[in-house]
This record gives sequence, C-alpha cells and structure tokens, in this order.
Amino acid sequence: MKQTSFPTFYIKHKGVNVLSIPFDSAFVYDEQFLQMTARLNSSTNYGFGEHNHKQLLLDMNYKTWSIFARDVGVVDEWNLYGVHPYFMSVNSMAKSVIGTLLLNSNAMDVHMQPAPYPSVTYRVIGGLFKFYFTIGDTPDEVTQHYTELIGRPILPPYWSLGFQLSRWGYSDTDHLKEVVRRNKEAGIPLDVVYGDIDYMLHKFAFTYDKQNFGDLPDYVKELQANHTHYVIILDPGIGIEKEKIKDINNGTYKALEEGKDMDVFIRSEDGTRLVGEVWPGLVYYPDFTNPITTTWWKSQILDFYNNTGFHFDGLWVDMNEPSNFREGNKAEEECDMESRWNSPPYIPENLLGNSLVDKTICMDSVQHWGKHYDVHSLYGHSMAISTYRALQQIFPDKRPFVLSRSTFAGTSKYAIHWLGDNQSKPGHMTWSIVGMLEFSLFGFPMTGADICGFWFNATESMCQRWTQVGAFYPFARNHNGGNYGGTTHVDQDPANFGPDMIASSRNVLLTRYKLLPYLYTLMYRASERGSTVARPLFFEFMDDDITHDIGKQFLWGPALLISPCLEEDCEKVEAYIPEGIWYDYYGGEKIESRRWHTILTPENQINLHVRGGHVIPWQHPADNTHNSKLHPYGLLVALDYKKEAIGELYIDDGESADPIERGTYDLVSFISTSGKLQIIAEYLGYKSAPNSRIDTIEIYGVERRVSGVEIDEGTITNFTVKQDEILTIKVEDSSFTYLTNHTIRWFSN
Ligand code: MIG
Repeated sequence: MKQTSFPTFYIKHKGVNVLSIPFDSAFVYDEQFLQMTARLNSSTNYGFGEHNHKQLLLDMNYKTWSIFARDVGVVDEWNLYGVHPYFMSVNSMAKSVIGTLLLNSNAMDVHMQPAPYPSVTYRVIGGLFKFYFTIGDTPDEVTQHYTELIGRPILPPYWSLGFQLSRWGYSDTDHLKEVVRRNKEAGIPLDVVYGDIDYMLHKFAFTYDKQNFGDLPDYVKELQANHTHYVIILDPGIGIEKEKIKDINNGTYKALEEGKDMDVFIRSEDGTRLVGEVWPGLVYYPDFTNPITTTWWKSQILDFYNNTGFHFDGLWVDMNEPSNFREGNKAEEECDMESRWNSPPYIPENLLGNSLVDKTICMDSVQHWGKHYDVHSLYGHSMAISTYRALQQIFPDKRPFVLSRSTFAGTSKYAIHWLGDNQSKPGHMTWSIVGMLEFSLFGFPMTGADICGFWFNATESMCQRWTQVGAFYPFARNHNGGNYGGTTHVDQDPANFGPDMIASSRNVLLTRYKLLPYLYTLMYRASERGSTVARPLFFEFMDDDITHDIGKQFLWGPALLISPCLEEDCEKVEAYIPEGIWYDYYGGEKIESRRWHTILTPENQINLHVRGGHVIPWQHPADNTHNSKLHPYGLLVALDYKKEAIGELYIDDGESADPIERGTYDLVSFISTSGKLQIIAEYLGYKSAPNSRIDTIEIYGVERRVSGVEIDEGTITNFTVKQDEILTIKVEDSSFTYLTNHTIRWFSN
C-alpha cells in the first residue's frame, strides 16, 4: 500500500503550530539507536549544552552537536562537562516560545538544519524518547516553567555573590596568605578564596599536605574571622596506590577502607572494582547513584571537617564527568572493546575522541542506577546531590555551597556551575557570555567563567577588561591554571598587576558590591519562581529581531544592561540599546533607544545602562559582603515614558537554610507614579537586618524643575537636581528605614 502522508504530532500555542514531529521514514526506535526529527516553526533557537558555542543563536546551518559529559578544556564546539538536552525556540511573529527537553542521559547528537524547513534531528544511543515541552509567551516565562519541571535553583549564600580568588598552584599557605594580603591591601573587595588540589597529600581526597599547608586550618580560621570564606576542591577518584597510602595516617586511608567495606565503588561487568587514573594515581570511583555512597561520602566529609580542623565553608567538586586519564587507546586497552556498550553500533558524530570511553571509565561498568553507558552523564549530578546532602549534615541550618563542573538538567537545585577550563584569550571572554546565558536558559542562574582565563597567562590589559565583565558574572571568580602541561602560570589576582588594573578592578568590583541587593533579589526570584538573573536581550525584547543574536551584551534582570569591552585594547564598544528609555548608570544621561551606538569605553570603564520603568536597590559597598550589609541602602529610580517605575528588594541573613519556606526574609516593593515614590514593606520576617536604613534616593528622568521634596509629608531640603533630569535626595533621618511604608514626593511650583 502506498503511504501518502505520515502521521504527525503537533504542538500548538495560541492556535499556531510551534513544533511538529512528522513520524516519517527517518524515525528509528532501536535499543542503541533512536532517531527522530522535529520540525520547528522558527529558526530562532537557543541552548543545547554543554558546549562552547561561539554565538548565542544556535547555528542552524547543518550543524551537529554531540552531547555527552566530558573532561576537556573549553576550546572548540565539542561536547563538554555537562548535559542539557534542552533548547528554546522563539517565534517573535506568533509571540510564542517553546522549551523542549529530551529527558535522556545517553550520548546523543542534535543536528540542526534550515531546509526544507527548520528542524532538529535527535540521534540518541539509548534510553527513551521522553520529551517535555514548556510553552509560554516569553522566554522568561518558559524558563520559569522549565525550572518548575527540573527543579528550581538554590538560593546561593550571600557571601558567594562576593568576589572570589582561586588558583591551581598555590604552593603553600604563605603563597595564599600573600595573595589575600596584597588584594586586601589594594582595596579589592574579597569574599571567598579556594583550595585547589594543591592542599592535598599526594592529591588524595580528605587529606592535606602538612608540610606545605600544615598551618592552613589555622589560617582558614583567621580568614573566617575576617569574613572571608574558604572553599576546597574534592575530586571523586579515591586513590588506591599503597606506596602513597603509606604516608597517609600511618597507612590507613579511611576513605578507601570504609568505601570498600560499604561497597561504594563502581565495579566492572566481571564484578571487580573498576580502576582508573586521575590526580592521586590509580583510583576507584564512588558510585554516587547508590544511596550508601552518600552515607559514606557524608561521613568522609564530616570526619575531614571535624578531625582535621579544616573548616571549609563550601565544596567544589571537579573531575566528575567522571574523568579518567587513561585516554583514548589507553582506556581502550582497559575496557572490553568487543562489548556493545563500549563500542556501540553508532557513536555520536562530533564526540570528542570519537569513542565513548575516551578519557572516562568503561561503559559496561555497573552502577546502582544502571549501566555506566546509560548513566555516565549523571555522574556529576549524582555527586552534586551527595555533596549537597553532606553539607546539609555538617551545617544543618545553612545553605550548602556546592560548585560542580559536571551538571545535568536539574543539578541547579543542588549546585552552582562554573564554565570550566577556558583560556586567557580575548575570544574566551566573549564566549563566556554565551556560556553564562545558556546556563541561565538551563535554569542555572549562578554561573560564570574563570575570570582572566584558566590556561595560559593573561595580559594585564585583557585581565582588566575581563575583570570588568566578570564583575557581572553572577558567579565572579578569578581562577587560574596550575603549572602543568608545559605552561607556567603566574598569579593573576588583580593586585599582582599594575596600578591601573588595580584601580579599575577595585572600581568595578565595588560597583558589583553596590548592586548586590539587586543581584540577590534576582537570585531570590530565580529560586522562588525560576526567572533568570543574567538575561540575554531577547528575553526582554523578543519582538525586536535585532536582539535575537546579541551575545556580547547582557542584562541583569529586566533593568540593567551590560555592554562590556571584549577585546584587549578596544577604545569603543558597539552596543545596541533596545526599546524604552535608557539612562547611563553612572551619570543618568539618556541614551537614544532602538539603535546601535559606538560608545567610547576607556580602559577603566564598563558600560552600564539602566532601563526606565525600574527601581534598582543598592547598598553602600564595603570590602566584603558582611561589611556591606552593615551599610545603608540606596534606590535608583529610573522613570519610563509614563514617569513610572517599579522594583523590589529581598533581604535575608544570607546563609540560613530555606529562608523562603521559613519566612525569615524581608521583601520591600517600590512603586513610582506621578511625582511620587512609595516604599512598601510587603513582608517583614527577617527581624534582625544589620541595617535597614535608606539614605539615598536617586531619580533619573524627572524632567522638571524640582523645587521641593517631601518625605511622608515632612519637607526636606537635602536634595539636588542636575539639569532638571536627575534628582538626588539624601535622607538624613536615620530612622528612615524600609521597615515602614513611606511616600516621597517631588514637585515644582
Ligand atoms: O585536570 O584541580 O576545571 O578548575 O583547577 C585538571 C585542578 C583538574 C580542572 C578544573 C580546574 C582545576 C583543575 N582541575
């Protein structure tokens, strides 16, 4: 019988087909090969990860991306650390947005093509075609639905919004002390420092090198007394080499012994424990998908915390793809390459190394959740969950801080993510914006790249520019590579450069600290409602096609536009100013909208614009978040065409667990209409804010000769008006706080 048309599955939104799946001849559903094509009603698509996409808009030109967790430097568009089989399709004409998740952890290809119609073809080597669609009118709404599905992101501790310094290759405690000293002395605000694998003895987890880092536990206490937090790295591989274990705790390596007793390590198909090789040398891999492993992991972490006096504030989990140095051929010697799991009939087209077992463990090994073949890309996800649970046990009342390299859809409920081993080259600075925005799309608001780059040495002028961009990564950490692979890395903390770099870094970081109340309020909304923090322009201006491919500028929430210089020696930036009224953040001057501008951008400047219609809460900044929180707040009210603006401020103690559920927070809203601003205490549950005063109110776009200002009906005199545009009110009354409602009026006679 001749078949004339294939059955087709349609998804409609507002009467328009947004996605259709024609079950035509390309459809295959086999145990190790599943293939299907979905027709899209738009060529404007975003997402699929983790890759180093070099542009925000997905390239539809017969491009294939492979997806499979992998340890590799961020260089090309190959598969990276995490797995996010999710993309967003935007149809600005139909005003509809659809997010599509293929909930499947097997290795896969996604192939995009423009003709005969825009489409995506999935080729997956196992599991099911289990799709979830989230539909809405705007990209942010779709992200809210998506995070409802996969889990809403954690609210990070307030201190983790501060600036962070890290490197692989601090040779001893003195080295770290010197880095902290010189940055503090230079006035660089600082909240967190890190211990990379250097602190360990023979790179064994839960040990420390007492020769070089013997005084580190004491120094960590000193740091914490000065409100600086300390985070350590933990790798999953548990060392097994006897020669090295001899030096550890008189020859007993507890993590290994207890792990064997509790049977937490991944076994090969033949039942023996699988051996790989990572920093400690030969290792076993804990199977974090087994609940017993979480018990074991928790007890190792707890023991390390209690018995060594190593009082870290958070954990950084790395190498959890999982990584194995037995690359390529070497790995193939270890794994049974006759097995259809190690050598499946189809290998994703652009998979780095062209083999599933390249730089990882054998696919036929066995885990609690299934064959490694099926759960490989969930290793980081499961490790993040175990680590999160361990921290909950150590600090029962605090929010866990877990930073994970490998992630899966939904990991953001447990961990935040950095973008991995980039390079100290300007291109990487540009791509980091795409990476950050893609993770926003994946429901990970707290992300950022290694500021100034990981591999190779950064030049001063580039590091200066990168620090400016990095000051607007939600997760702002300067991290640098170790002396490895033939490259000697010099310290790249701001204070190790010259005076211009130091001055501009201090400046831009203080701007960040000033804006932290706004950033934190956005984080609250991300955690509570699933909206995004760092936002692509198209999220707010979907109707304006020009914004669809802008990946060199981004927004914080709806209101702050960041247009950085992304080259070493740029003098000007090409920046698009979208619809609406926009003001220069620093001076309040208006800038014409819906057009490109060439903005002169001296080396100490990053371009920031505030969108009319919004109120941005801020706080007088200090050298760390603890001290900033002691200071009074300010409000930047940017009026729109109608002379109106709205905004909000969320505050809590910054570290207690579940503040939203427990109601231990303050939420204040701001509404400005017809010559007045109302401050409304919507909810007051925090009770012990170190400061709740508002001492400055700036209003951009008043457009009239203000002759008088009244607060709660009392006349005040301490205000200035600049060019009939910018009204600045200094509130001297120290009892003026957000804890009660207020009305501020300005008028001309
Ligand atoms: O094989 O711990 O991405 O941030 O400094 C390298 C050393 C292992 C990779 C991480 C990087 C970290 C480094 N690690």
